[in-house]
Amino acid sequence: MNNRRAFLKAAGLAGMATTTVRRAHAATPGARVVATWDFGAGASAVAWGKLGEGGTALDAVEAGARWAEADLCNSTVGHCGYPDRDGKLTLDASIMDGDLRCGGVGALEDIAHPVSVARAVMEKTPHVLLVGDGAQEFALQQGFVKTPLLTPQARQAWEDWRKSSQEAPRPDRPHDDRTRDGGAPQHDTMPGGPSRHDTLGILALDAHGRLAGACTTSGMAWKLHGRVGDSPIIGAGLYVDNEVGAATASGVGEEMLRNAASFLVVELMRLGHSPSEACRLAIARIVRRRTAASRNEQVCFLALNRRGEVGAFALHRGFVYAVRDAQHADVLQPARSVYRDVVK
Ligand code: SD4
Repeated sequence: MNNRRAFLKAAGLAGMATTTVRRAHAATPGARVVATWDFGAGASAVAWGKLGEGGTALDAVEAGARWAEADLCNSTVGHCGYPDRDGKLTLDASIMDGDLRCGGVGALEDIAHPVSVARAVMEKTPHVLLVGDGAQEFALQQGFVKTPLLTPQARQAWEDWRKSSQEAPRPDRPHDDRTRDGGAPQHDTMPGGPSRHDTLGILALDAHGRLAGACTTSGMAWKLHGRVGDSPIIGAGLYVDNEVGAATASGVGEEMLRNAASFLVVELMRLGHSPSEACRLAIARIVRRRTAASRNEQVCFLALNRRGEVGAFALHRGFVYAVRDAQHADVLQPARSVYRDVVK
């Protein structure tokens, strides 16, 4: 069984991989939503519903991201996310539309929907990014409610980590990402492997040809307190331009920050590359400039252009993304990767 079929089967989605949505919504011809990881299927279904109600691409990505932030099965986004070294859960999120309107929040604590605070930053302030206490104060002024978000399970995971480890911050749950014989990282246990849940990046094209995107995460588990990743940084974890297309990222945020990576993917599309080729070229640059790091870190890109074409590429095998449109529901696609795919 090939990897894709195996994955879809494991996820209980094999029969649905090419499901035709017979009652395509009349309000959404030409529209499409894509989102990172297997839980991107849930987020994109919610976003698709929003488009069906007549919502804009911006409304759709916000709704999809909110769904992921509320999902209690996910230890890397919103409520239930794993905390930093000090046991504090700090959230990063951004939102952007194709007219370059954008907003983000970094290191936000105790607010359940950072993506909506990011949208408020975009719509209610002259700024693009608010962080830490200032972001929280702003959220409270806007009517968001302070909510403890660290679950007992996440707290326990942190306690366990503290007892046993001084390991470096990582973009996911603690784990041993080496094979038993100490060899190369195993794709299924390394950050971003198929069994893990990471940042939600969601991109939408609505029936009017407008693009939007959102990105939301609790970031690296056990990160230094105050660390902000790529997800709230416009151009790193997310970039959207109606003239070209949109891109988002998941994986080790420091690599996206170093490379202005989502902006890079969009600019590669501007030069005429397809979304998948743009993602591949951006990954190739990371391999070339950061060869040693690239062997042990996951970086994943997902892109959607203004014609609705979709592409993705990752450093390591295991990245999947969801596609939702008038023809397809619950389609999970595996991205190609440099390690263990293009290069065996
Ligand atoms: C971060 N990019 O904060 C996020 C984490 C992530 O897969 O996407 N993990 O670095």
